[in-house]
Amino acid sequence: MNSRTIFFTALFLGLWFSAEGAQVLIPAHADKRVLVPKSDIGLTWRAKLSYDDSGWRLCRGTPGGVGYEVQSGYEQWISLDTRSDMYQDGNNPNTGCYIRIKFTLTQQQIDQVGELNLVVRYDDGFVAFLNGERVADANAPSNLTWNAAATAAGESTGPETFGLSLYKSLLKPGENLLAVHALNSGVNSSDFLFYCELIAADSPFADFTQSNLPLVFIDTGGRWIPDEPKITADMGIIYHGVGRLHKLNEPFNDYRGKSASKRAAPARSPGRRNSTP
Ligand SMILES: [Ca+2]
Ligand SMILES: [Ca+2]
Repeated sequence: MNSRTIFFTALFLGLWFSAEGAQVLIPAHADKRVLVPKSDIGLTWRAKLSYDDSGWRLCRGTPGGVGYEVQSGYEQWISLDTRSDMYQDGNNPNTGCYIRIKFTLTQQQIDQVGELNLVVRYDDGFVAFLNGERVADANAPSNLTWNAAATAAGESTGPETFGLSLYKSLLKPGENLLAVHALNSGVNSSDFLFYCELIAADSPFADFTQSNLPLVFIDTGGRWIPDEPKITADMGIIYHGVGRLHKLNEPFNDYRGKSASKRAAPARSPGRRNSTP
């Protein structure tokens, strides 16, 4: 087989992410509708904006988090207490908690989104869906049933950033939906937490709009790329063929998924330490 060299333009998202030039699309105190399911209610709740969640509990105000704390640690982040539905001393407790957050955007706001980041404090896992598409997860089982548990337990020691820049084309003018299936490690776990913000930052490529070379986007979710160990990042590619023009604002047509750089135990930043439930 002949080997050949391929030239491309690599654009690293997330590395420039900071609070400067950022707009908060979902603040931590945004209204949330919350349900700890007692049976399988299907998947429409996380796919459809129009799903009727008026019977779910309302989480409103600051600090804005959903969870419970039997011992100590998360009290300062919790606005809606789910202990009676999730801890072993409660009513038919479950390790899963459904959260729906509706938010409204203008076309002008969407046009200003360069990078998109979900900033989360969680215990012990979650899967997030933006307008129906799965965009981020942590400690999630491959079979995400209504009563699934997180695959690992760990104490949340700070907010962690999940890069969603490759999914920003899912944003639309008008109402949008961030749906979250939050997971605890077990009903005997002494705590549970889901607390998040969705934050957009200006594009770091202000003077760059197009190239004759293929465009390869790598989103590190706010993490620096160290020499070792390798980190998992999201990757998207725009490629129309040799010598064709590739524009920054086009959807990914060649590839979207995880980049090959992956180590055995993916790390999120800043730190998170493992502990007993
Ligand atoms: Ca605790
Ligand atoms: Ca827990």
